[in-house]
Amino acid sequence: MSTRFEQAKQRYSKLGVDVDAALEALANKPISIHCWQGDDVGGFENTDSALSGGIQATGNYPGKARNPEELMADFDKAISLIPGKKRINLHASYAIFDGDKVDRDNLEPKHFARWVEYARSRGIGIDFNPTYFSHPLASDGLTLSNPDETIRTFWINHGIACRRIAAYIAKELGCPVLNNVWIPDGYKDTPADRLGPRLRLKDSLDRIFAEKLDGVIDCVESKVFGIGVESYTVGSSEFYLSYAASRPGVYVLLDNGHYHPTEVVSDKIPSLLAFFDKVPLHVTRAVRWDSDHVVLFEDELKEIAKEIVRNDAMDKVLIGLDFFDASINRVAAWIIGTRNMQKALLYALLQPNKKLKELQDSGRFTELMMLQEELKTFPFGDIWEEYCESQKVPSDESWFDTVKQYETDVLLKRG
Ligand code: RNT
Ligand code: ZN
Repeated sequence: MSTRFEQAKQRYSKLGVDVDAALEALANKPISIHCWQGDDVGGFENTDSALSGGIQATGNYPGKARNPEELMADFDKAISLIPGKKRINLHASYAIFDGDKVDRDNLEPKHFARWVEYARSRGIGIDFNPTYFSHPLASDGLTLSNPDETIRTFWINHGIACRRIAAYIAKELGCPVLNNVWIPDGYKDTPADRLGPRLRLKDSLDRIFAEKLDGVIDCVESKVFGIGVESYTVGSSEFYLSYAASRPGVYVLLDNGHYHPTEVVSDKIPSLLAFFDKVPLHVTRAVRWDSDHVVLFEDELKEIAKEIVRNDAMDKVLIGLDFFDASINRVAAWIIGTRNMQKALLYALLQPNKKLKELQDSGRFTELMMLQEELKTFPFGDIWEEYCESQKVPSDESWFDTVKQYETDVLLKRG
């Protein structure tokens, strides 16, 4: 243990912060890392359908993963440089067919058997997402709210198939799987009917969630708008909040790119914790819109982490990441974003949260402001470095050398 760590620990201890307990809590908190940063949300279906649904991965940095083997190898490289517990977040479009390709309404557990093996051998959990975009039957941007009953049924069947896959994964790995429903449905221009699509979506969800399945944590993800669907989003925040509040066992997932620019997810987390025993997240970074930039260690991320930590919600808030930047090294993007999420959690764990609450409750707001500001320049980095070393991953920028080498040896050799 370094002297710097010991000195930093003493400073935090003076304020009543138990640094060892903080490090242990951090080491036990899994972060679900999204597979789709590795290939610009491409998936393995090898269709001509480009990424659709109002989301976009921009950039053409070389070396993106083209198949399961490459994606798994890249993910391995990333997680070897990230401390703590990891999970992998899969989309249905990452099914591995080995010859017997089926459409999304007929997906089966066997198409994810190789992912289960992958996760099992690395001791990590899996989360899951049905894929309601980048598909010919989503070309008009309408899936679970589609007025065409044939198309809507196709997507309902996809939802049902995915929940069964999630249940299979949960059983195989002995660990619950978060199954997250996000749909792109909406309209470019002022609609003539705003209720009809929502009633169809409500009915579709009821049909998808009808089956009782062990090990599956169901959630729904709202959004404000997407490119091409600027005027109306069927799955709005109010819609899904009401849906989940009236359907036991269904939760709302908060993606911090999916709200108006002055709304903050840090404030929504405690609102939901007053009513729900789980709050799943997609942590991202929105630059002017839902742009899914790599997560940085910035103020709102720290506020999100504080709401998780100081409300004793480490087990209730399920942290998943959601960004896809195709303009930089994709392995590095994973590492930067995930390490930042963990840094934010550590930062929050090192706050004298009890003391700060007491200052608020006793109306000592000058002292509260003073202490919150002083804490910003506490030797947080020394604790982070110690944590990384104890986790046997590089504690500083030297991890990038490993990624550079991997880029030369592997990524740049891809066509
Ligand atoms: C889109 C949603 C959704 C997707 C992923 C790929 O705006 O955030 O979560 O990013 O499912
Ligand atoms: Zn999301």
